[in-house]
Amino acid sequence: MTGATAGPAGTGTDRSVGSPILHVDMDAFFASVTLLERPELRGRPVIIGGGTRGVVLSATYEARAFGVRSAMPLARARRLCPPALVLPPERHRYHEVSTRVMAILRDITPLVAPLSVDEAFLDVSGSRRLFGTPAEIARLIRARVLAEEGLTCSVGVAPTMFVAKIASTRSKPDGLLVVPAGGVLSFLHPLPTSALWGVGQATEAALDRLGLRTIGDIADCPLPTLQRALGQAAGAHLNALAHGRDERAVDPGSTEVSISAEHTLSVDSSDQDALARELLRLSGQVARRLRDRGRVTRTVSIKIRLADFSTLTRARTLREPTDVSQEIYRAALELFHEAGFAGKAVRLVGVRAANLADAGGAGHQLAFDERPVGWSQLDRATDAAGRRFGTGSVGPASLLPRQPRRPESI
Ligand code: DCP
Ligand code: MG
Repeated sequence: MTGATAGPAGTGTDRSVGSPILHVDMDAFFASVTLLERPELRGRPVIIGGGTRGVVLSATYEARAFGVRSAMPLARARRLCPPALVLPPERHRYHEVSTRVMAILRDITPLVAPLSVDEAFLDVSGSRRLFGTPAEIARLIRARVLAEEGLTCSVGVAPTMFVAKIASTRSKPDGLLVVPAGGVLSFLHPLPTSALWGVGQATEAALDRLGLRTIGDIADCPLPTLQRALGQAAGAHLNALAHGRDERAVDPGSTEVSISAEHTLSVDSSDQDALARELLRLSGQVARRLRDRGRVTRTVSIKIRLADFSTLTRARTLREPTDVSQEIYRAALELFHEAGFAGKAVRLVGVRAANLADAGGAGHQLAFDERPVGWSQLDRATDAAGRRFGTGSVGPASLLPRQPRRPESI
């Protein structure tokens, strides 16, 4: 789907003029970058995955034709697509390409907000004189990414961020879709409810029970009915989106690449329980900073420096993005155990959250209904108490100083 609704350049019929927000997303990013150096594999189903959790990180469109999707367990993907070749991720290459693609985007405007390694929003309102209409800019970006990196991306052009994000998704792969200002509702309303941000399986089912199948159905549903079914905030949020309302602006400042916390122990320690408690504390700090910024992480890593100063990092991609302390801690602890430090004296531990996305926006499909809501609410309550009583006043019980052990009775 290329240039679907944009008129020819320079004719005055370009309907993208009132749609200054672009969402650019690389197609099958990890897989496409890996295939650059394996051209003989082009056209074949290829899956990038691995690690101990064994999930699909990225799959070529040939593999997706078999039903393979990202975040799916690799075992299931292999069953669905026996001819697929599974290759390990090459993260340093992805980051290099990502940095160059983001630089192409920043040539157009400083108003670039990367959402993750392979996608970004741009506000091109101020770029018209230099580069043309939003549709022309989208074509320029796609041409430059192809010429300079040999990769395709898809671009959504719309008046708001969440509509631009949906548009890029609908145009994939190798597509461009312009939603003109006057065409937002006719674009949105026929789409299934699951196309809206935040609508995962449980919300979709709740909407379905109300007889709401499309975004247009949500727009027509009385707000109180929606709020009774989904809660005040979620109901109001979905109602606004279904009417095409999204007040957020592209904010280049909101896009830290990672958030981390580390601590040098006062004395080197090989006590596994003490080290786990330190990981728990650092995971809590990282999660709190994510929540403060309205961000979620998809990749958790740990850093361990031993007494001899040798340093090691281990990373893990999560199935679902998160800002929940316990989920970050669980990943950090698994990485720690897998790294096999038992008995070694550790000098420093660190926890990092990378591959960040926008929690409350048109970022990744963060289904508020598919997560362990209990933990998330607990975290938020802890944040609120921390603000009132000072950080550190509330936290997991295992961070409390341990009771001195009673001598064993003989
Ligand atoms: N990724 C990851 N962990 C996940 C999902 C994705 O590390 N659970 C990585 C691999 C992807 C990259 O992030 O290549 C971008 O994610 P996308 O959701 O944009 O997926 P793709 O770029 O692979 O495919 P698409 O063409 O749908 O954008
Ligand atoms: Mg992508």
